[in-house]
Amino acid sequence: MPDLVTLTRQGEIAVVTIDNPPVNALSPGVPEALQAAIESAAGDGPVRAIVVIGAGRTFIAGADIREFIKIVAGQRPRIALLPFLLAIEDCHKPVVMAIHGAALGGGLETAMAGHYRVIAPSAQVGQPEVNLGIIPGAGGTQRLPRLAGITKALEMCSLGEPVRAPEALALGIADRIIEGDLLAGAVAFAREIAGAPAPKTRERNEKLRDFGAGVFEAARERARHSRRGQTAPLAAIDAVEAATRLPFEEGCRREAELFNQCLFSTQSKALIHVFFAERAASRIPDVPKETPVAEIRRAAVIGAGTMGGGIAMTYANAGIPVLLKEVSQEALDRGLDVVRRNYANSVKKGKLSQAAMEQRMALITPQLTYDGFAETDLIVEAVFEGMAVKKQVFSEIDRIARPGCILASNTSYLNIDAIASATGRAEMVVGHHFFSPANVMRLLEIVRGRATSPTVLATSMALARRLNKIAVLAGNAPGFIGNRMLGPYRREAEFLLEEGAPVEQVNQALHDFGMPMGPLAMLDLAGLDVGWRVRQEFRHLEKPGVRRPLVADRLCEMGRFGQKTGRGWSRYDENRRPSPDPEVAALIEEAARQAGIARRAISDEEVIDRSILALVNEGARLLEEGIALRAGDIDIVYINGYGFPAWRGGPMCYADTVGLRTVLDRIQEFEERHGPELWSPAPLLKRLAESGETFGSYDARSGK
Ligand code: ZOZ
Ligand code: NAD
Repeated sequence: MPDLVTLTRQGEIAVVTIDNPPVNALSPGVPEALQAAIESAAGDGPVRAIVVIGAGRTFIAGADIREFIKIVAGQRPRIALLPFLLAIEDCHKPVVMAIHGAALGGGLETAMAGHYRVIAPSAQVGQPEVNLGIIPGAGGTQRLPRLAGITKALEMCSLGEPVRAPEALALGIADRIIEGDLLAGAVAFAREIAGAPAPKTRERNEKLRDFGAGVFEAARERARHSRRGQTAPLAAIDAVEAATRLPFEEGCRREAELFNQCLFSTQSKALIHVFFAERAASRIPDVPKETPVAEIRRAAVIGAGTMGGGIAMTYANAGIPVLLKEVSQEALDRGLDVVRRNYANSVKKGKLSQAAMEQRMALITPQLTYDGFAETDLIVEAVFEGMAVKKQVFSEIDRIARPGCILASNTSYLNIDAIASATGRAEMVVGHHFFSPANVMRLLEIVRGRATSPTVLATSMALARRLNKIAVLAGNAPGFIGNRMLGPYRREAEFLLEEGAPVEQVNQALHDFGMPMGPLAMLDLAGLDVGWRVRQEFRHLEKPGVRRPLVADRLCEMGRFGQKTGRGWSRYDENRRPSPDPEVAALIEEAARQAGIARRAISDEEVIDRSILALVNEGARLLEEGIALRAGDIDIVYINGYGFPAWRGGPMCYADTVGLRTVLDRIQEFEERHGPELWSPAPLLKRLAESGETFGSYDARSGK
């Protein structure tokens, strides 16, 4: 194994290189070796200054996150990074930290313990710990305000967003941007400052008094709003505030207390699970890393409706030229208009420059023909949701597309194999199920057909990354992962209404649980007609005699399609603000009366359990059927496609947190009350609960 840290010399400058691939995390051994190398350089007479640099793609990405899992599980004692950093800062020769890639978390804390920081123009620095449910734990909340000021430190530590090199320079986090060769520039910088006094960050107190009244309360307000339900952002603010009241050492002690509280919290466990689940999702066990990946230089989208327009934007945003085909000029104009308006809104909000908007618009070629389709590497179909029209489109593109062109469908529910049967190349057909709005939502379900080739799957995964999406592989079953689970979730929401819970209570309880909106508000936003059409398509699969929701179809028959018609489960004003609709309440009551459903007061706890455990039970079935490869994949789908709170880890992780035995007991109560057709526990859930295991430890491939 190569050394984690090496020490070399360039004349009077010592160069310490950290080499712990892939991201130079501060795994056990790294801080020790770093300190030893710096001490050795400090003791080396002719050395006048020391440069610390990362080998490979990045400086230091932070603490080794896997270590946190072991510490919390009691398998490893807590190692404190702070003493190592104090030793670096106390080195009597100046230490220059040379940053490329990223200096994040413990990486930025290490960089701030140096006396100077030089940075590559594309590098970024940040304290993203709140994304893992923790706060900086090695003095970051005490050193960052001393360099960047209180306001910016509050923002960076509580929201977790990194800043790029130019801003880091302007803020005083970095001392110089080095264009070209970073090591050469850092060594030259070290020669310049060698001999001058080495400033210690922890002694620079001048920026600590410079903050406006109410800055902490404002930061708390913003964190409560943008990170609703999360505890770490508030702890990070407390820690930064401590920097203004306490000397450095005491501030660090306060930070350590808060860090520990966060590290041992359920939220941190959930968010760390999400970090690794996101990365695991791109791995497909029988599609090895070496599988060839096709290059996607040009793409085409068919259908410029709600989804097609957003998908075309997604390609243009990634710099990939895309043809956008429609059936009529009117539909094409309408679709393009929406695209233009979306970009214009981003320009108005300052998120995009006018020039970038023009560039992106120029990458989208609107057309009514298949001209140019023969030169594309991938075609995505996003026409109406109906098997006949999908097959028609696929047989047309099969005739035109070049061999090797990937044919993707954005269908929400339909069978990919049936769609592929309209072509003579089923191996090239795959589902690319984007979520609405496609240019915003990060999830992409990659649906694997019976014949889909490994290259098509590997290319889809790589492409998703380029499109800035998180891809999850799903098997080919109606609704794939996300929409299939949505079925029971929606069903329970509507049953709860029939049994006596008002629309507003159901929405509010799930909002308070952490969902961005309640289920009925979500249905109103998506359009009630969408589900209505799907139900008509799948009516033949409904089991006779099994209870099904009574009111949704009636609302649609009345033309109440949700927000777009101003009426759905709620009533909406011209600003799309909802209010209760007595007409709907009466309709629900009447439907319940006719069906003989007894109405009662329902607790918020029941609303949450029935809704969320319906997701969990269906998720367990998907896992057992192999439609989802891992419980973590299901969590990633629900977090990124439906806004499930990441700090609860996704539905399957949430169930593990509650305890599968408790989950099973509750589901069995529901089974007794509502019948086995609706609530029989998934066999996998039962097995895991009875053997004291978790979804997280279940291996779908071996079934163990
Ligand atoms: O990977 C991207 C990233 O953002 N990483 C996480 C950065 C982060 O959150 N850092 C803060 C860590 S917490 C911390 O540092 C607390 C603190 O204050 C210290 C307190 C001290 C307490 C001491 C107690 C021990 C990054 C931007 C860096 C790179 O993105 P890419 O897209 O290029 O690459 P990825 O994300 O696919 O990652 C490549 C592989 O590296 C693994 N990895 C990344 N960061 C890691 C890490 N593994 C452990 N620890 C980290 N910090 C990642 O899982 C992936 O692995 P594979 O196996 O999937 O390839
Ligand atoms: P939409 O009705 O908004 O758009 C469909 C567009 O396809 C229309 O503009 C129509 O003119 C066009 N079209 C129909 N036949 C065509 C053809 N032969 N050639 C070119 N264009 C044609 O529908 P949508 O909501 O964008 O849905 C499209 C697909 O995406 C469906 O399969 C749907 O299930 C799926 N989907 C929808 C959502 C959503 O929330 N709307 C989310 C995920 C997936």
